[in-house]
Amino acid sequence: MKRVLIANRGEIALRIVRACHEEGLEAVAVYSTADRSSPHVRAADHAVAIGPATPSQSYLNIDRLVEAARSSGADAVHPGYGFLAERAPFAEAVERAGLAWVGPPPHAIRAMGDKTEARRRMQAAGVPIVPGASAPFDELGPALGLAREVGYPVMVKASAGGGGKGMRVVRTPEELPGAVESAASEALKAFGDASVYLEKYIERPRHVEIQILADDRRTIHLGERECSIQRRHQKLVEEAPSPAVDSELREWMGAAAVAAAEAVAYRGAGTCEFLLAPDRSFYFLEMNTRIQVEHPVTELVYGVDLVREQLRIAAGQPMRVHAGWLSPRGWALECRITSEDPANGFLPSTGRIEYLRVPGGPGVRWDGGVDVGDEVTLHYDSMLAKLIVWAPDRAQAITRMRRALDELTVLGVATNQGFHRRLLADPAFQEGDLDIQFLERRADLSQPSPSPDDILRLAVAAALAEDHARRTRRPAVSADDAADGAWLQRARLEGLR
Ligand code: MV4
Repeated sequence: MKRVLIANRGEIALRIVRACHEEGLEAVAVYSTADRSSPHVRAADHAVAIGPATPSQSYLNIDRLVEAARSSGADAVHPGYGFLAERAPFAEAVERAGLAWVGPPPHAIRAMGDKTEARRRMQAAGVPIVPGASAPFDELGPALGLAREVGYPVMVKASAGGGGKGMRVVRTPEELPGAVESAASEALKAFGDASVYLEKYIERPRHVEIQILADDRRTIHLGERECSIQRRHQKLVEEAPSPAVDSELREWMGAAAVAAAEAVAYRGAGTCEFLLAPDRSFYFLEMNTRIQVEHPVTELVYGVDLVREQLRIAAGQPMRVHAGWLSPRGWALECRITSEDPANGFLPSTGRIEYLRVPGGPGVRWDGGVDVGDEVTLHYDSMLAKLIVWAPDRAQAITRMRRALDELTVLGVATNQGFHRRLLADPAFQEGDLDIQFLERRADLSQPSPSPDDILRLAVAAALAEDHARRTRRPAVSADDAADGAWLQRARLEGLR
């Protein structure tokens, strides 16, 4: 393997370019007309235009991407996350073209893609799943029977599932028919498949996921990430480890995730999602067969570069995980910086990045995909960058993240920076007492603080204060000071010294 085509854009494409370079590989970027001068394109060794801004005609176009790999002399394809990362037909097209696929085998993508099939396979492998059905039902009678058996509340879920679509909580038998009908029709609209099944509803769970890594010889886990801080199924803050997981629970969940991966002959990097109940029981939800947005928090506490490991595994080499580093060290936090406007119901905000000051200093990592001058459009995801910190413990990681957020300036588009500031200053968040409904209960954290009008008044006040300070500032050195020269004199006259 010498040259890797990256079938993606933005921060993850740049992240993969960096991993290629550290592995001694060349990186081929692809770009739509909207991304001609994006950071990922400038960082790569080669770049291929693949079409217009509309994803279906560029980043989602399998034939164009395979052709770009062929014409650029690439011998491997990394899909990143989103776009085609979990489409088995893309993985197969890449392999048919004689290229290495930097991802799990297509059969593993397929097996985990169908929720009820995944449930059946996990059950067979001894991985704990939520009590319920492992096949869709088509009559209400058996569904009512099963609901009574597992006990209310129950949840009706779409078999094709994903993103929380086609899901309904049912608290009494009377509610079941209506819930089935509305879940099925939503599923039909969203996935073209109306089949639904039923599970016990887990109250107040956390969303905890386990990172796994598998090469041709072994499958290991790299602990958990806590992902409960989410709004409408969009994660906003992730951390590793989870405040709710001790080393004993980590080994139980880790062993379940390894068993899940081995049950589908997994290779590469993958993530098993679990619901973790308040009583410490945990249940497999699904497996993400890709590198995830939040992978850096695991990298920081395990001292491993997951993208480099993906590249090594795809090249048929053994993974290179430091033997002594198989437990987490310290604490990592990630804030997703999105161009979403808190004053406008968190709708995506567009515009040109007029100014960007990136945080730095000890323990701070910025995985970004945009620069000053870049246009933020509605064609792509609203995530501009991820701000990630590491510190020896959770309290220090929170302090460090607050400091880093104070250093961050993004002008030109609205961002969720203020939301992150309020969340990290919140005593309940600082306690670590989280669950998936945390943000729903805490609408106050999503309320915009200082309004644009307030900001304007503050800016005027600051400008007046600065003007006053400049007028009244006096030279700090006396006229008979030994130092002289035209520049110093000039500086004194202007009150700068
Ligand atoms: C659940 C659940 C509670 N009980 N299943 C949402 C997305 C889909 N992948 C699974 N989801 C859930 N399944 C049972 N039996 C609660 C959720 C859920 C959720 C899960 C993970 C992260 C965020 C969530 C937000 C709302 C609901």
